[in-house]
Amino acid sequence: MYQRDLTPAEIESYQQDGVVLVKNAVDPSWIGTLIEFADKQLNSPSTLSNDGNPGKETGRMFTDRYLWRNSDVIYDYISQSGCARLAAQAMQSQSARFYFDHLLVKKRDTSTPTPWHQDVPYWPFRGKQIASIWLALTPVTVEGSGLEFVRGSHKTEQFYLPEAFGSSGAKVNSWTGTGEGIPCPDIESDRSSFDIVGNDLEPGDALLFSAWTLHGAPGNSSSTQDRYAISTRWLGDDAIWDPRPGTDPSVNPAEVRAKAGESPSDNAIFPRFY
Ligand SMILES: O=C(O)CCC(=O)C(=O)O
Repeated sequence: MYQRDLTPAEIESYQQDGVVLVKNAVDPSWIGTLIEFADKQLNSPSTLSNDGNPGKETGRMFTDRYLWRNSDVIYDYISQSGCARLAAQAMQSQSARFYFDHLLVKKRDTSTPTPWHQDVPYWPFRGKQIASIWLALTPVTVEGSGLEFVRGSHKTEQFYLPEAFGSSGAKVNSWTGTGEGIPCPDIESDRSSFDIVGNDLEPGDALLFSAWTLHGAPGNSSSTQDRYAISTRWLGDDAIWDPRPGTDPSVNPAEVRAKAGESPSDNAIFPRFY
């Protein structure tokens, strides 16, 4: 099965901008498999899902997470697609451990934006070598809810306070807003003051970005094209377990064998795939 390496230019873009577009990031055979999986998940969400309009074909922002725990499809994807290698190469890390998967669907005609945010304050980790690979499963334009990034914003040491995604998110993720950080700047009202980049993607293209890079997405204004994507989250050499108050409690700290401040060398919960 096809796996690819990052080019030196792609690694440089990631290091300088905090995000890089990776064309044809994974073997095309993953796309149909993952869409089929996503459709099943939309019909039968897990307890960690956030569903803005259950069962509907429009006006629905849907997220679900940690699906690798129960799904062979997702386990195969995270272990065999080559994403671990792509993440390690971008982060310039010797290793890549898996943190979690995140299915992100915005059905057509869904006005709900993804708020501008930075990932690392949401997560019980600290470190500069932490990254996500957001894989497009459908064609994506910025108008169709493609991700946008503030170029270079990963170079900060500042944490921005986590915010829930969508109105339903505040209920299911009540821990957001209670952790470390200052409010995120109001980027949307002042877009020209920020160096914002966004890309159109074909299925199989991915955005590989640092957990420190500010990013968000508009609603899906297409009346014909649903937006399906899956993010996988990767921990590099310098990531340390840091279960601070106000971070995502979906990994039970009592089950993690690493101590706070240590590298998460726990293959059952954070498997090393590179
Ligand atoms: O897909 C989206 O709308 C948001 C994705 C995101 O923020 C992420 O993958 O970190």
